[in-house]
Amino acid sequence: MSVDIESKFVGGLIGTGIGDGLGRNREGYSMVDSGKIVEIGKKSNKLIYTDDTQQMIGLTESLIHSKGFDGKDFANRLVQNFDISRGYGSGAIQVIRSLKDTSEWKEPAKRLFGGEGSYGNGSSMRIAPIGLFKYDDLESLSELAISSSKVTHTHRLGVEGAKLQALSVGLAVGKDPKEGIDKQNFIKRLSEFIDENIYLEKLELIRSLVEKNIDKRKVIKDLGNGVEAYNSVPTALYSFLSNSGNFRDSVAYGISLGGDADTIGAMTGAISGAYHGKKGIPKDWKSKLENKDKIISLAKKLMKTKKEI
Ligand code: R7I
Ligand code: MG
Ligand code: MG
Repeated sequence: MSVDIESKFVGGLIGTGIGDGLGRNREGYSMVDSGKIVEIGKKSNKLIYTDDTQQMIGLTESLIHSKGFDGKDFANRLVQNFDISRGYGSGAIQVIRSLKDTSEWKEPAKRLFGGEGSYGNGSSMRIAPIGLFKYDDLESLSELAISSSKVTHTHRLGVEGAKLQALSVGLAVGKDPKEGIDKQNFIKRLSEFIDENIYLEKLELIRSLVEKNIDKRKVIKDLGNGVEAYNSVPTALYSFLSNSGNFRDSVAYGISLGGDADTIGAMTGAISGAYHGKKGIPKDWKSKLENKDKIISLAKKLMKTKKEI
């Protein structure tokens, strides 16, 4: 197998930004044809990203600076990079504001939603850099995914979503798109790391749905398109697997499902970008991404950091 790993690091990060920037136009809307998403992409002059990519950038910067994951450093970067105009979740706003005033960075996230913490998809949508950084060691990848989630999302279902999304990105890095993907095996491998029933059940559903040409309504009904991690991470994985032939189809499909479209777009883009690499991402989408050069440079630095440690 000859895969260009650096191209995959770049693909995973700019894939997040493109899916997010394109999907924000459809956040909160109902499903449409994928063609409509491609059309929106053509008409947009710029793909402006949201909190999903803003936090993904912070996590990447933190991994590079700390040469690995450091919760305190990541918490500081969430505070430094906070930009309310990017459209953060209500729980995330509360946590980040509390993080600003405390050195006890593990505490604020635990206080959300009655004391179990958030199961929103906020810790899943930003996690591409962890999947890339540890793609060759899925045990460590899972541990880092869990730790990075807990800075804002401590609910077991929020944490598990982040783990599943990071694993999907990590597995995609190791696959050669010229060889195609064994979808059943990909899902089976993911299941080996997953403990929570709701995710295991959805992985089983994906396993059967992915072999058929399924109506979008059924995909939304069975897998979800909401802001909860368990109603969006499996949906992004399905969007990738059912359209794994090229980046454009997978991301357009994920966004076309509507609902939490920026985030389903970001997560589909992360997996698909990590699979196809930079070269597999349409030029027009790449050139329109806000802060494209900065994100590409971060991806390269992340790769360099991995080699050095
Ligand atoms: O997860 P989070 O950062 O939000 C991410 C979403 C993405 O769609 C972004 O694009 C952005 O739009 O926001 O922020 P949270 O507030 O932690 O979680 C998101 C939402 O999930 C919350 O505002 C709640 O509506 C819901 N939620 C919960 N509801 C009940 N009980 C999350 N956890 C719970 C819970 O435990
Ligand atoms: Mg967003
Ligand atoms: Mg969203």
